[in-house]
Amino acid sequence: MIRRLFHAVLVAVFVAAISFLSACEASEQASAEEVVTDVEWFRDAKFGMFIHWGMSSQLGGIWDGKRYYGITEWLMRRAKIPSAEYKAKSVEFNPVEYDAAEWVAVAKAAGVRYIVITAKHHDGFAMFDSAVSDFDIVDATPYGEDPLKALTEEARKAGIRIGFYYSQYQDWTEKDAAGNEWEFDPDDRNFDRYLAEKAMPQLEELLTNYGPIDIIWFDTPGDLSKENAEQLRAWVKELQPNCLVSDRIGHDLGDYKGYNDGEIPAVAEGERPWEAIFTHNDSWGFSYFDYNFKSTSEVLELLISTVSKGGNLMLNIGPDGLGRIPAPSAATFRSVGEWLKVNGEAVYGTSASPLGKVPWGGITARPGKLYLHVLHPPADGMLILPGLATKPDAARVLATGEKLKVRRDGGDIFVELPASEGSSVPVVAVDLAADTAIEVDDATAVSARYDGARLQFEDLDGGDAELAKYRTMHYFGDWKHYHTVGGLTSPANSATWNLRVLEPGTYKIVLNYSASKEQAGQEGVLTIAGRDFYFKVLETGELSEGEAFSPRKPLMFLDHPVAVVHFDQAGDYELTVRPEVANTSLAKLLFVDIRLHD
Ligand code: H79
Repeated sequence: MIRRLFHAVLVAVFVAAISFLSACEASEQASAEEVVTDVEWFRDAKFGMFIHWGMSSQLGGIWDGKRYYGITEWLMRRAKIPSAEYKAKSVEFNPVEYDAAEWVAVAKAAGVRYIVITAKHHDGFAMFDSAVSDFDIVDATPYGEDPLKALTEEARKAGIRIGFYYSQYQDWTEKDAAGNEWEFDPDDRNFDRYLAEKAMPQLEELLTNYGPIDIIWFDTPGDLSKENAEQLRAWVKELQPNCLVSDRIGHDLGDYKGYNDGEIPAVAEGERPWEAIFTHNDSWGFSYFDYNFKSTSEVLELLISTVSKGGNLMLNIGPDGLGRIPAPSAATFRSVGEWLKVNGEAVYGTSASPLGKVPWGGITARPGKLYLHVLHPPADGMLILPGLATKPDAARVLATGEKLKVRRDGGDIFVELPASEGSSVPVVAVDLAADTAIEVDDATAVSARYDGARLQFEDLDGGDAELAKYRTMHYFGDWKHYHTVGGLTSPANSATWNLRVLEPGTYKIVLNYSASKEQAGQEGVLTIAGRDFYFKVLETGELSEGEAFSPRKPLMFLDHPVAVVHFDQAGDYELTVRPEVANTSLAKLLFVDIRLHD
């Protein structure tokens, strides 16, 4: 059981003192040798727009009439296209419809605080006027203009920070860079020459010709040496001391923490600012045949789960070869922006939720305040605030200002959202009393008023389960991440969750897991309210032998109902899952659902 005390007023003073100190430090340090980059804008930004755009956008995943499913910006490598042949295609890239002001208008309407665009992706094609190489949009296409010039100007005018993605390690058209083994022998590679003659000079162009740049977004560090990574970082800082570098510079040299493509961490580590990156559909670059765009509520769910854990979400769009943002992306970004226009106070500049898991959505915080993001409004509007011991001073709907009732029921605090609250994903601002103590006992609320209770790794309250992460891809590079409860190898290793059952009722308990042939057939036991429910693990399939992933082979997760349980009375219960006998880990357990059985 984790216990944490949180005093709203003290925290407010403390945070103010820290930011004052860091402001002093920053100005003192500016003249010192070691440059300290200001990351606070980034910590507060919360929502960014990633743009993958290049000559591969014109190809859109098709080569020689064949569709390559998955991430289209990897087409050259997937189809093993010789550099000369690939380069020759640049004459077909003529994005005459590109309008930087329109793109920035979408970004502005979406409420993003920063934009990162591919200046050079792995194919080596520069989306800017480069004197270092002719393989750039100005010299190698009929378009002949530098789109980054207009974009940086428009973004700055709109008050949006701007960053450049730069593929520092892979460059498939350079024999001295990494990634193109179908043409170049890695043994002949002179990586230092590529760094000195292309990457560093191009970074110099990007950090000299476009005014202040806020981020250089490095990617796929591969086996880039620590020395090379340090060299790149020092170079960026020498050119622009305030420019942040992404985590994927490698060797933990980034200015903020990053996670994998399409991954929100189960639990964010440490105090560093961090960023989750997702793409709006499954490809980063434009695809003619990828229509798996996320809906507005799916994006809001991603945004809220990220910010409620303290991070930023950078969501990607892939404009096409003519320079048009796909219509579903423009529409979704705009409607996310409509929501942010009303509810931005609950997002920008906030920090992670200090409370335990809530069954109705997510929480963000700032000193003296909590924001309740109601993704799944309960039928009777009652929002439980688990672990809050003191009754808050006031609560109001952010969009309308309507004051809400706050009440205590037993040991729990509830905010009453009117059932009539019509807006999608309403947000409630809660003012905390000065002496508010938050005691996070992490019990998950179970009540007929909520869709159900979902228990995941991050909600564990006891036992000795381990985080077991898996990743797969459907086609190619379109990663799916699963954070499962693992390490259940013996009856002594259990996963334990605390439940707060709010009223008597009957519930069905469903395990959702994936299990290999090796895991299947093992016997497990789920214990709740003093009763043991036995089950046998069913086989759903596995990752390929000796591989972490393989294309066209998703990890399948099964809903396996294992118990129906009646709670005679409200109160605290413990739910455990463990294997009957010692063996390999019981299953890749994604979640346990407690669903109303009416
Ligand atoms: O820019 C976007 C992607 O192109 C880039 N990162 C985001 C932001 C990226 N995605 N995946 N990767 C980089 C690494 C992908 C590696 C893989 Fe493969 C591609 C794994 C399987 C296919 C390379 C080829 C490694 C194994 C086989």
